[in-house]
Parts: sequence; C-alpha cells; structure tokens
Amino acid sequence: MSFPKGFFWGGATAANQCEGAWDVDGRGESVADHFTKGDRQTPRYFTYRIDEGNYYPSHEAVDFYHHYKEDIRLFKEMGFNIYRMSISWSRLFPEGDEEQPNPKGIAFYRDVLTELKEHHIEPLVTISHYDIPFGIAKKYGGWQNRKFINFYLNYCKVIFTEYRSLVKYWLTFNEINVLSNGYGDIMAAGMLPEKDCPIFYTEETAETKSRRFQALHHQFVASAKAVSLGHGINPDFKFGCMIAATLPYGYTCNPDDQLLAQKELNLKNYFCGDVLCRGAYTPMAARYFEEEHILVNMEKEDAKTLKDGTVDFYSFSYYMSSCASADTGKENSGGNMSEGVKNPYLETSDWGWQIDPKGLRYYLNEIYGRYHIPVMVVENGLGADDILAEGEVEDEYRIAYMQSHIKQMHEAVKDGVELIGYTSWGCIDLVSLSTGEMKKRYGFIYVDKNNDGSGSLKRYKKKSFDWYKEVIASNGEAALK
Ligand code: BGP
Repeated sequence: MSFPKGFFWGGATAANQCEGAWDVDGRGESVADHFTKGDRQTPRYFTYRIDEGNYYPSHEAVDFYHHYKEDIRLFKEMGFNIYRMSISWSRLFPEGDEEQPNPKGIAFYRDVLTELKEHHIEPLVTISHYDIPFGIAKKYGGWQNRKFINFYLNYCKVIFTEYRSLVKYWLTFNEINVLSNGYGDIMAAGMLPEKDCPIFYTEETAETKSRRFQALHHQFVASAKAVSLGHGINPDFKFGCMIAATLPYGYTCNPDDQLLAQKELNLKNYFCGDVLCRGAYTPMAARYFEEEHILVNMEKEDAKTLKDGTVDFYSFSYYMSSCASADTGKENSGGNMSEGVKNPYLETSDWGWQIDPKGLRYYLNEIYGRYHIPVMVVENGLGADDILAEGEVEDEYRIAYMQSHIKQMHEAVKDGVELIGYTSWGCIDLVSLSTGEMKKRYGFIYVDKNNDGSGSLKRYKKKSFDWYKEVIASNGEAALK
C-alpha cells in the first residue's frame, strides 16, 4: 500500500518570512515588521518604532516578492503539486480597516496564483500567518477587540471573490492554538505591549489570560464566519484549521504524569480543534476557565456561528513531541510552544527541538480518530545551519529527518488515517519565526542571505532538492526504502 493517488506533495512558506518588499507598492506595516533578529540565546524583540540601529529580518526576507517566478519554477522542477503560502494582510489593507483593498497588492497575489496555476501547482493559502496589520493592532488593541472580526471578514470577502477561480484550499489562521498555549499575544493576536519586549513575552495573570482567550474566541468566530462566507462564494472551497501539533507523552506511568499529559493534549490541541472541527468548546474548557478565573464574553449568536462554520479538513504543523511530568524538578526541552520535560529517548536539532518521527504517526492517529475528516501535514522539517561550499549543500541530515517522518506518515496511512497531503516547512530558506535568523534553514533551496542581512539572494539547489524530487515522482515510494 502506498500513498493515496493524487496525494499532495509540496512545501510551505509564510509571507512575512519570505516576501520582503515590506514598504513596496502601497503595502502597510505588519506587526511582524516590528520584530528584530535574535538567535538561540537572544530573544527577538518587538519594538514599537522601527529603530534605525536594529535589524528587522522581514523587511527584505528572501525577497520572494521579486523572485517568485524563479522560485515557483524551482518548486515545479521538484514536482510540487501544492504550495502553501500566505497572503500579507497589510499588502492588501495597509492599515487593516480600509473598505477597499490596495490594487497593487491584489495584482501581486493574482500574478503569483496565476503563475502557480500555469505550473499546475495547487495553492493552499493561509489567510493570517502571524501577519497582522500594525495599523489596526495599534488603533484597536488587537484581536481582543471584536471589531477585528469584521476587518478580517472584509479582507476574506475580497480575497475569496478576487481569487475565486485560482484558489480552492484555504487555512483561516496559522497555528491558532498559540493563543491557548500562551505564546501568541503579539504575533498571533496583535495585542501590543506598552513597552518594547521579547516577542514571546507573556505576563500570565487572570486578566491577561482573559484577554488572550477573548482574542482566541474572536478568531474562532471569525474563522467560522469565513468558512460560511467562503462556502457561499464558492461551494468548492475547502477550509482547514491549522494547529501547532503539541504532543505530550506522560513522562512515566505514574497516573499523575498521564493525567497531566492528557490535560495538555486537551488544552493545547483539542481546545481549538474541537471548536473548529466540531463547532463547540471542548468539555474541559469550562472547568479550565473557572479555575484560572478566565472571563470571556461570548455573544448569543456565537454558538450557532461556530456550529455552522466548521472546517472541511484538519491541518497542522509538526516538529516535535514533549513530555509531561508532575515532578517540577525535571530538565525542560526547547521548542516552538511545545516545551516540556526532556525525553531521554530522542535526539534534538541544533536548536534544541526534539526529533520524533513516530510522534507524527501517533498524532495523526489521534487527530483522525477524533475528528474523522481529511488531514494534511502543512509544516514539518529540520532547521539546520547549512554550509554552502562551491555552490553545493550536502544536507543529508535533512534527508534523514524528512525520510523518517514520511515513513511514519505512511504508517499512519496504513493505520487508516485519511492523509491527503504534506507541505514541508520552508521549502526555500526563509527567516526563522522564533529567532529571526537566516541561519536556521529548512529549505531544499538555499538562499544566499546571511543573519546580518548581507548576501546576493542567489538561489542554489541543495542535495535534498533532488531527493525530494524523487520522492514526489514516486508518490512517496523513494522515501520508504
Ligand atoms: C511554526 C510557524 C512557522 C515556522 C515554523 C518553524 O511555528 O508556523 O511560521 O517558522 O514554526 O519555526 P522557526 O522558524 O522558529 O524555526
């Protein structure tokens, strides 16, 4: 048994991490344009002003804006039949609250989508990937303000109508569960701090939690409304939720560890998954809100809106698993919103992320068993410090990482999971979200751009480029050897 016929193979990027051209053709500032560069030891900062003395990696990124034709040609050469990209909201609505979009922004995405169509690559479009217009964040306080639902829906109406015949697959919010996990106030909710601070900084009080969950509730409503709106505009549209897979194993067979792991699985994944896929809050939510003194205003009609706007498929990013332990003295592992106790059975990447291909199979079964809707892995990959030598990058470690994950996806398919696609993260090198570095590379395509912003932006094929090409040509078989 191999991967299903018509399986989607491709790669994924996000506008603020690859497009650049931050102030070109009428684009407005995004909150992400206010994030400085950090590294594994130094946090990225949000700065209210764009300081001349600071470096903001999103401003140029890898300049996909001016290289998209060349990049799409390379994707096609690898055999992609899908490409996950995001639209920069502030390229279309510079401040975020305008009625009418910026025509040059509309034209840019039309060109990109047309280019994909000509290459027979299906776009998978993330509507909001950590890319909130700075204008509305500043004026209205971010997603905690219910007005955001209408700004978002106006944006959706424009892109659904403009690109009605160019896009079929949409994701409403990237990793929506960062808000239930406590990381996303600035980047995912546009709730700006009073003072410049690290981008992942969150003060945890009942009040800040209430604001965060209020913002999340508004995103749930916005997502459901977008799904209903989109289905009305084109009944062929397919919508997915996008969740950062957070897979906690109980550290020991101590029932306390297992209960903790179960609670984390619920709060970090199903909290959002249940609303988006089933149209209602997960049973554990009420107790959690009560114990944490979290207050969320919900309008009377919201329950019906959520029920009516459930998604058509479940998509997620998967990089690692974690461990839950009731013993608070244990050493933690690093990760993107997935911190937990270090697992002695797993290796870690150079950035401290635990590598666990079998966890991907586990998670796929878990999700499909709960929701019974098609599933797509829309982010997965290895961030590594690649060396370009005489135009070549020998990234065997990336091949090994991806091969082991594809093998486990295949096991999940054999287990009966309706897996429909795989878009590896950062198919072309781009700016790292957590550190802002270029050095943390994920691509099959190397971009000559360095941490300090220097570099020619020239593209080079890595060794993994040819390997992935073979994998796609054989519908996955080449990775199963
Ligand atoms: C996910 C984000 C992506 C991406 C990825 C890798 O959480 O959706 O935007 O960047 O993580 O993370 P990083 O870039 O920090 O290595």
